[in-house]
Amino acid sequence: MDTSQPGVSDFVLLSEITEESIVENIRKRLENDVVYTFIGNVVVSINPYKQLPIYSPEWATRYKGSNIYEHPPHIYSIAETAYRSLLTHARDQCVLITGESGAGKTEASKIFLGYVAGVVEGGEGVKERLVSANPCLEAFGNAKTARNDNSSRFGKYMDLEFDFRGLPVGGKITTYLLEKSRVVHQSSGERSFHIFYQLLSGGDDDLLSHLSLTRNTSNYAYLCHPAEDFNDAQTFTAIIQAMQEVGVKEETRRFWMEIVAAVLHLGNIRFEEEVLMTEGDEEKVGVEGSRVVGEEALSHVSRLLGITPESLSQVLTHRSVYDQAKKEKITVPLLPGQATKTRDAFAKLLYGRLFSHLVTTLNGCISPGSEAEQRGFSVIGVLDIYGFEVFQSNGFDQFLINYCNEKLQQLFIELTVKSEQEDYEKEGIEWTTIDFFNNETICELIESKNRGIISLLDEECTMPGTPTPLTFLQKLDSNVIKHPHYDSRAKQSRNRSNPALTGSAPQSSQLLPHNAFTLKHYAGDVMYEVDGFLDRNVDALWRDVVLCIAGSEKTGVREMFPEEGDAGVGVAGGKGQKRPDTLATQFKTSMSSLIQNLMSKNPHYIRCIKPNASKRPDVFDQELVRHQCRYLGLRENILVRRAGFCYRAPFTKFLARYKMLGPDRSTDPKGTWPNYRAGDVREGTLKVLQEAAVDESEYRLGKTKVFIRHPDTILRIEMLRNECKTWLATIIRAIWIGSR
Ligand code: AD9
Ligand code: MG
Repeated sequence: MDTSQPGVSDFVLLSEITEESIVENIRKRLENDVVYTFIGNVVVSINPYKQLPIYSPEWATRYKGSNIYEHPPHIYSIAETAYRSLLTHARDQCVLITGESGAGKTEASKIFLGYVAGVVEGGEGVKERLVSANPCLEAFGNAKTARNDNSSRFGKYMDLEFDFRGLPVGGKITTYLLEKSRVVHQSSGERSFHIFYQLLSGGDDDLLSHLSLTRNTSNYAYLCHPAEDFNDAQTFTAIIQAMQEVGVKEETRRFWMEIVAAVLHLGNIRFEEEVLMTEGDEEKVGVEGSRVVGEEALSHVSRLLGITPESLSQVLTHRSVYDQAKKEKITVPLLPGQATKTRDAFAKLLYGRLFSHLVTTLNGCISPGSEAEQRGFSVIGVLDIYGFEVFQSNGFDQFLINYCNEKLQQLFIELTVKSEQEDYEKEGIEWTTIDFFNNETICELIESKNRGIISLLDEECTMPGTPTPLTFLQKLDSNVIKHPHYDSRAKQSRNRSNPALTGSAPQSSQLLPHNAFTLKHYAGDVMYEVDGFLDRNVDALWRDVVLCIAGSEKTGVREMFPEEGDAGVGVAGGKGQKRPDTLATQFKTSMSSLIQNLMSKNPHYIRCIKPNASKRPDVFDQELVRHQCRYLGLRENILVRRAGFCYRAPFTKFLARYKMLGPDRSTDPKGTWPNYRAGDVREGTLKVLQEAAVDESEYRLGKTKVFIRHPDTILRIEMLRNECKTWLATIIRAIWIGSR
């Protein structure tokens, strides 16, 4: 273990484990530009908000082939361990990177990937493509928010795939729910997705003229605030280069820019009221509707999307509905407000489909060849998802993002604290239980099929009549008001009139607004405004719009809308079609399969912490850090780790690897000792440990597993095994030479 660094490099070495000592250790280290600290095999990372010289090829080389504790804690320690584990045990690995928005997850994922690309041998070309896929994704899926200038607005899980020799052969990216609402609106001080600004600043004159774009961001209604200088022009050049490196064709790149431009122009289409004369039952009657103002924008969008301005204008200002009485489809004109909503829904859908197209294209470029596919491969999955966030105003997107963080926290607790303690109990190992906050109850409140918030939201979305955000809130109140992690205006009034009911409800000192509810998340209380929950959940876009665009004369556009005549996901207004899953339900399903996927792999953890809320280097906000340490459960993690055992394995597995160290190895050249079937594996394990002179205090034998306390012990056993292997190899070689 490295002792040259300030503070302790593994929290378990702190003489006293308190919140103060944990925070103080982080502070001391950050002051000296040391950003990583272990808790056993977990790496805790604090964002330095400045470039440190610890990511050079020389640094990476130090970690190559090393043991996890040989060098100072680093993301490289985790990367090397995960890769070695993959090679040694041929088991899939995964790296879970968690922490709140701006804590450094995305950077950590890139540092991890950088290590694999720089240090793992072979797979030239493949590694470069994997690395270059990232900036492409970030350009279209990241944006400046109040919390992070480069905030991921989508969840990303990337499998790095290796063949049986450990050579990188490819990768696969899975993304989770992009925050599309950002395309049409951004809060003050925030930006839309980077690519909009990058294209306007960095696109060359020919490209911009082809797209009918001007450089000034304030010409575009969808870019709500003036752009700051973010090196957008240079980044655009870098992104194009990255796309070339991944292998994205010139025509695809151009197509993507056309869609980006179409979205921008779409935002400039406005509507004004118009009285339309339509055939009534007996005579023509005037019906209120709307018409497009901004013909220019309309014609740019139609040209870029390969549809006619007339059809576009028609679908933006009208909607077809099925008239139950007449038993036929009729066309209803939309008022300007409704037409604007349709336009925005269209822009979001278009951008969402563009992002999916981008991910599919990138996956096509990085997927392993069919040969590798057939032979199979092992993977290291890296999860970098949007962090827990709380803004001044939080809506549906924050609700899902924070739900996702709850799930990951639950997984962490499940795998590191809960299951570890349960294992000791099950195996009959002496153990003093450590209390921890289990957030399962919050996950249940959100996702339970039986009256969970998502199921109540879905129910409300499909209610006949006209459900509104407020009827949804009432539904929550009548179903989950008693839940200790739920609060609302109704609950506050109830509690005030009957203080005995207060229980453990979140104690908001201020009255909540009428349109909001609060969830007491593991990482803090968040107030969600319900406006938009219903619309966003159904994400409806009138079928006419989709049909119109699916009929585009451009192949690329048609590929993005494969519905053709059928109603696809999120398309409303059809008759007799199966209702597609709502967004929240789709998200819940994808979270559940993500968790299952992660649980099937050998996990490694990077826990990210941000030092201050102002994104500045050398500023340490003690309270902010303390809060994160608390909700990340670092103290409990350290306590379990310290009191516990770093290594555990079933006796059979232990013996399969170390039986050669047993006492009778010289008399049993076939290595069949001990006799597993005779049920003496516990005794065999004990013999191996005794033969290796492992101190009794260093291990415990449970009912089916062996537990070893310190990493140094298992390291020593491993070294003995290596020596033994060399010794055996020498003998075999001698016998072989002698027999010639
Ligand atoms: V979010 O949930 O996507 O909003 P992340 O991903 O946790 O968030 P990110 O990795 O984007 O945060 O880090 C935020 C910023 O902190 C980066 O843009 C860098 O400016 C800065 N950062 C993070 N990690 C490091 C680091 N290891 N070294 C230097 C860093 N700067
Ligand atoms: Mg991120």
